[in-house]
Amino acid sequence: MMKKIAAIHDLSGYGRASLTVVIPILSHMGYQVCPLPTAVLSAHSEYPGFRSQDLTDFMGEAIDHWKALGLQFDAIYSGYLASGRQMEIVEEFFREFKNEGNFIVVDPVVGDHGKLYPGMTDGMVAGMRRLCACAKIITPNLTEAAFLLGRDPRGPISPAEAVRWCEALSALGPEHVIITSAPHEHARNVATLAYNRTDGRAWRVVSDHVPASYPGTGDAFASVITGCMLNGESLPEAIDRAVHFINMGIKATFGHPHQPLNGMNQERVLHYLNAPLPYYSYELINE
Ligand code: PXL
Repeated sequence: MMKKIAAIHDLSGYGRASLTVVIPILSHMGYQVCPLPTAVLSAHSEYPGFRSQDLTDFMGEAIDHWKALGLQFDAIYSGYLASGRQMEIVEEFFREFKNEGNFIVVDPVVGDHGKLYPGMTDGMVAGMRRLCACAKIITPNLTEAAFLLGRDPRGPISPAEAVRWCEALSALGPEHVIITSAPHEHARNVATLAYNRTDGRAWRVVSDHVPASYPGTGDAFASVITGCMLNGESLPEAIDRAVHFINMGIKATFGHPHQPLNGMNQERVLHYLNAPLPYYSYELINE
């Protein structure tokens, strides 16, 4: 039986974010993606002047239909949500569709680079915090981790403190907390951290810092994590594979003329998702 993933994200017409990233990645990994769109945008919200059509009312209708069809999913994966009301709807969706055999991934998309995305509010951060409490796995970037914890999103933090943030976030409920774009002792590196509350182990994958930032890489990262976990991989293997994929995607983009808002050239690297990792680079960083 093909595994099915309910994917609760927006559809941005331009700029490679959300569903235009989630669907190709998870399809390539061999899963059936069932999108529940939260909004349709002309382009993701980092493009000035973007237009957005909120789909809150339609979400309720689509969920009623899915209930009537008796659908069940192997994973439920949420990302960008366009309003506080949508967060309540998604919380209700989790209650309705969570079962013994599936798990929830929440990518708490609220901001990056020390700031909330346009249109995000403190109330929506609180809504995202409640969704994180329902999830098995959450994948905030460092900015999102700070907002979820009520810490300063702009202040510099040490590598050790970032690990403590993972632990603090796991106290909200999730078994696995992954923080992306965390600091490393060397400024030319960045760390991806993962904390497993069930055994208390923390893991790290280190990669080169690339002096460019592509929207949608967080969506790509969380999608690969979702696929790997559904495939029964361990938490450190999953972060290793996701970091490797993002690094390949960034390198397939960075050398071309710079159009950072248009995201990374994932089309050039999707095939790596089905290749064995050339090597494992994860490290245990506590115990
Ligand atoms: O990549 C996250 C994301 C998803 N959806 C929309 C966004 C962003 C980030 O900017 O604007 C609409």
